[in-house]
Amino acid sequence: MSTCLPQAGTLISNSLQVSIIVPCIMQVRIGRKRKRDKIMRRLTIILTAIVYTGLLLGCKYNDDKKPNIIFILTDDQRWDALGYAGNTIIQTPNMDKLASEGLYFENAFVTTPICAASRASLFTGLYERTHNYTFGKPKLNNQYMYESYPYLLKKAGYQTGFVGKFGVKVNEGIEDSLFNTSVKTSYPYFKEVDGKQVHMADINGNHAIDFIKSNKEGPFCLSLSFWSPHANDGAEEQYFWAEYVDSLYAADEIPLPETADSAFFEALPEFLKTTMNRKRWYWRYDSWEKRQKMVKGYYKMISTVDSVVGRIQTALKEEGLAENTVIIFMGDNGYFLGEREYAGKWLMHEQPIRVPMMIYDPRQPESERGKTFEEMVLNVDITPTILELAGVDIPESYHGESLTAFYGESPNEWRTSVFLEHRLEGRPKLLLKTDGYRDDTFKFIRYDEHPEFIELYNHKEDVNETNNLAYDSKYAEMVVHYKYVCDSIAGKLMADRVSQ
Ligand SMILES: [Ca+2]
Repeated sequence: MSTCLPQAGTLISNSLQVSIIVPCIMQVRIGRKRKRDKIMRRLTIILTAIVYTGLLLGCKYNDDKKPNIIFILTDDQRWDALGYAGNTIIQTPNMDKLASEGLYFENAFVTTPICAASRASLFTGLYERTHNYTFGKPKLNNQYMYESYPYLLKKAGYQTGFVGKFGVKVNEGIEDSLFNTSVKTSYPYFKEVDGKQVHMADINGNHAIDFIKSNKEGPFCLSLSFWSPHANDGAEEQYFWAEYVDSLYAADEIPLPETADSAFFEALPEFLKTTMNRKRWYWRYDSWEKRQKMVKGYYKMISTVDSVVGRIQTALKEEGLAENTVIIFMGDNGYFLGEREYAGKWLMHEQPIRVPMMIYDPRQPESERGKTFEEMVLNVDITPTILELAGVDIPESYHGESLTAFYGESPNEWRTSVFLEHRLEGRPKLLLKTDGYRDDTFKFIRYDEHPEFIELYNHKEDVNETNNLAYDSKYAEMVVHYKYVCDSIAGKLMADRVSQ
């Protein structure tokens, strides 16, 4: 079995390092002058063609016309809470349009499935073990923020804006160095504006449109981070949406996931029965009626955001900015909707780690848009993507790769495995410290405080991750190998951490 597996070094390289295209230098010995002249003429023609092509490309992406960038982040929207992902119930026409007219990544994952750490990874381009930020941790180290995408874009002359849920703590003065304009919002979901109760998603949308109108000379980079569809955990009703989507899903029936089965849950080890995932399952899904109401509420929150996405696109058209504004859309982590009789995120199974992700770049010719890619992409790829779009050098420290590699054709080489982690400390029974490793066929999961229990799934054949192969002797060598690979990657990520 081990001979079928790539060496750990290869896997680490695929997971973490930026691909480098090494130019191939050909040496040609030419004996006769006539032959050399002929070759020189051909080279001149080729060089002229390259320069001409460069000029043409320059017209599309030249420095005088840097693109505006809007990075839209939703909170807790899982990959299939999106019509374009094949969900026949949820209504997300504007998000679907971004996917159908842009680049859609159907295997997009977050390296850590929790708001704080995922957002820190998005800002810094680094894994959690390296940036060392999640809930309950000290503020993000300045050194990371000085290589964050808003800092570098602002330094490069972009007008940078932030609207919505910031989600990370930074040292005093840092925010001013990141953003020209920052409007942070917070709960409750409804606020009074001009005598009317307005949903926060719409308030965020209004701030975003104000920013766009105020910065239309560009180039600008707006980070729009919605709170939706995150539940308001302190409220019994959990989900809150705008009145105009109130009637949606009334006639729909939300199907029960195949793993929403008490026999399946009962077979789990004890430590996996007492986590926050189970606690919140009681809040949301412990009866058919409650689950119908809660999932519909979650969908209505996403449909509210979808409406705001449509309003932003209309504003871009009205301001004459639509043709030069790239929209990147993704979720900050996935979500259980009753699978395994769980709620929430935090674990390494597909539901918490998989998110919607698309890039709509109107500067691309239509023939190069409307594509779906199956390669595994990550939240840490967004950071270098934004820099690449803005023509800003990507720091060598970054762990991800620019998704502009998918412009034109699929890249010839792309990672074939991803490392995943959740390192929150201090609440060991509710939120587990865990690592995951997912390649194109298998997923390996381990828990720091419970080394006696590991998971190995063939996610290609077993999409629900119900058949744990870790204790099948046929996979014993594979398990040893994956443990070694996880140790190696974890060690590298710790070594990348700057001293505090
Ligand atoms: Ca979240």
